[in-house]
Amino acid sequence: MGLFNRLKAGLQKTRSNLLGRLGELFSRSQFDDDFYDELEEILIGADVGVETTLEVVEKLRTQVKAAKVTEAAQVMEILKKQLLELLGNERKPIELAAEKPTVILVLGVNGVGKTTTIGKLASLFQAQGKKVMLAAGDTFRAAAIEQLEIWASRSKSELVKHQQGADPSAVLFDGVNAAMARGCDILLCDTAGRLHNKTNLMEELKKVLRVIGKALPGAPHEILLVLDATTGQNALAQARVFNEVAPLTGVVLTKLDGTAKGGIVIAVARELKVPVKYIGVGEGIEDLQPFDPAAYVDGLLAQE
Ligand SMILES: Nc1nc2c(ncn2[C@@H]2O[C@H](COP(=O)(O)OP(=O)(O)O)[C@@H](O)[C@H]2O)c(=O)[nH]1
Ligand SMILES: [Mg+2]
Repeated sequence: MGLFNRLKAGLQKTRSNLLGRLGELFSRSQFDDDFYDELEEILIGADVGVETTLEVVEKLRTQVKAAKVTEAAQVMEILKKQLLELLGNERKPIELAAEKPTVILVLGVNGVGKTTTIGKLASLFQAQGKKVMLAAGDTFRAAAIEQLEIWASRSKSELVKHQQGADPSAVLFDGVNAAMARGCDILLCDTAGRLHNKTNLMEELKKVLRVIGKALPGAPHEILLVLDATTGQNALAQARVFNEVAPLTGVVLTKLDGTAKGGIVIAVARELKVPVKYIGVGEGIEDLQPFDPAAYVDGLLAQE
């Protein structure tokens, strides 16, 4: 399956939710207050976010009026353009550091898909001919280390691990040193997602950042926050907490295939001011895609 078809399949639930309702709405011949009110409801219902929706719809209304547009298809085109403008046209992939290894720290609460995303990223980099290492910084459960081990062998990556209960900072410190010693291009650092209290998280993360920076000044080069799209506006709240603690360089939104509310991508991009770098559209190793705003908007609103 091609990249775009995978994306479209992943957005299937959102698309049928949106399109059913949008199709009906856009079959009207009048673009009056009722039309815009309903459009607002539909977008908010798809988790685009209240503020963002109000802004999009207001701009749409102004432009439709100014351009004296009367055809539904043209209104839809303007809507697409609005959404794209909000998302920004460019893709923002991970940038490799000038000198290897590029250290990527992956954060997020339990169950959002951090370890899976690391496995998928490792496989993407591997396919580009990069030498990849994974560091098992989630030492909370033995199963978490085993899970990363499986992904390491699937993606043909190297692995650095300690025992369950070890200090995550120590694991990541060893990871950075091992990646340098073995000439790896990329080190992906897994972490535990215990968000039971903010002070705790803050302290642990500060330590992790300090220790990684000690092993390699300038590292980590990327701090990715993984968010589960099925948790809707809750994901935004998590992101705000993490963003206060660590300078996030990007967001990965997982499980878009599991929600009818894929509009959360727009809310995240808009309200966090942190670029969405990857999206997860399934559990398979190939179900992680660099986020492409144009393809996303097309995949969301494609008619068939
Ligand atoms: N459907 C779907 N499931 C996903 C996706 N990403 C992760 N998962 C699943 O989410 C669950 C938790 O993932 P895991 O990587 O262990 O989360 P972690 O606790 O953050 O490390 C697993 O069952 C994954 O297979 C995705 O994009 N789509
Ligand atoms: Mg994990």
